[in-house]
This record gives sequence, C-alpha cells and structure tokens, in this order.
Amino acid sequence: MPGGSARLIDLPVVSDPRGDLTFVEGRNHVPFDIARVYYLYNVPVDAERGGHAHKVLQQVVFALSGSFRLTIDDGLEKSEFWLRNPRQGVLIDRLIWREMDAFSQGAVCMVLASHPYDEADYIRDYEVFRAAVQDTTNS
Ligand code: T46
Repeated sequence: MPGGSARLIDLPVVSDPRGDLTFVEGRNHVPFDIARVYYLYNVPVDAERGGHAHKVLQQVVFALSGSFRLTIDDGLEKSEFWLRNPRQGVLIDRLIWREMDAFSQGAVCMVLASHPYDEADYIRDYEVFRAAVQDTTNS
C-alpha cells in the first residue's frame, strides 16, 4: 500500500462455563505500547464517524458489542471491514483514511491507540491526505 496499511488482529480468548474472557497486551497482541483507550457508544444508527487520517497514530478498532462498518482508504484503494466479533480488531496504520457507519443499535466501538490525543496529528481534509500519501510514495 502506498500510505499505511490495515489488517485484522485476532485476540486470544479463554472460554469456560462462566463465559469468554479476551485480553490484549501492548507490544504483544498489538504492535505498539497502548497509550490511550477510548470508546464510542450511544451512536445513532445513521451516524457517520471518522473521515480523517493520522500522521503518526496507530490504532486498533474493535466492536465490543453490536456491529459497524469500517471503510479504510490508503489513497489508492478502499476496503471494508464489518466488525462484529469482540475478539477481532482492525489495525490501522498511519496515513490511512477511515470512515465508520452502519452502527447497529447499542454498538460499542473500542479503540486502542499508540499515542495520547493530539488534534495536530489529524488530517481532516481528503486532498491533504492524498498529498501526504503521494509525498510518502515519492520519498
Ligand atoms: C479515529 C476514529 C476511529 C478527545 O478529546 N480525545 C480523544 O481521545 C478522542 C478520540 C477524541 N476527542 C475529541 C475530539 C473531538 O472534539 O472528541 C471529539 C470527537 O472526536 P472525532 O470527531 O475525531 O471522533 P470520531 O469518532 O470521528 O473519530 C475517532 C478518533 O478521533 C479517530 O482517531 O480513528 O474514532
């Protein structure tokens, strides 16, 4: 991919008659130290979230409950992930445009992030994103 990349990450599960337990360790199950966790909930079913890329941040996105669609775009190609399994997340590298929609009623999205929140790390303009991808490809 010319910019960053995105791929599925499967987490371990420990199941017994009391239910399932999944865990995640930074630099083990995800390829970075986890600096921040945030979650989206009470999301209206017709809401659209995302619509940006990050200059440096890496994240892993999970549907802890319910489901939603995650569309990622590396500047050339788009692909879709339907997230509905709390054991399976999508690792989103830097310089990947992401959009999220089609949230089911009561969906909960949890995100593990490699850095604290920093608005300066966001690219919220699609043409600026395309130019940043092109710069990376040319260098
Ligand atoms: C991403 C997708 C998957 C904070 O103050 N701290 C935080 O850690 C975050 C994530 C957001 N905010 C503030 C910034 C905005 O004023 O919360 C407000 C809503 O954020 P935003 O419109 O960026 O939310 P989403 O759902 O469109 O995007 C979020 C993340 O920001 C983004 O990094 O990849 O979820």
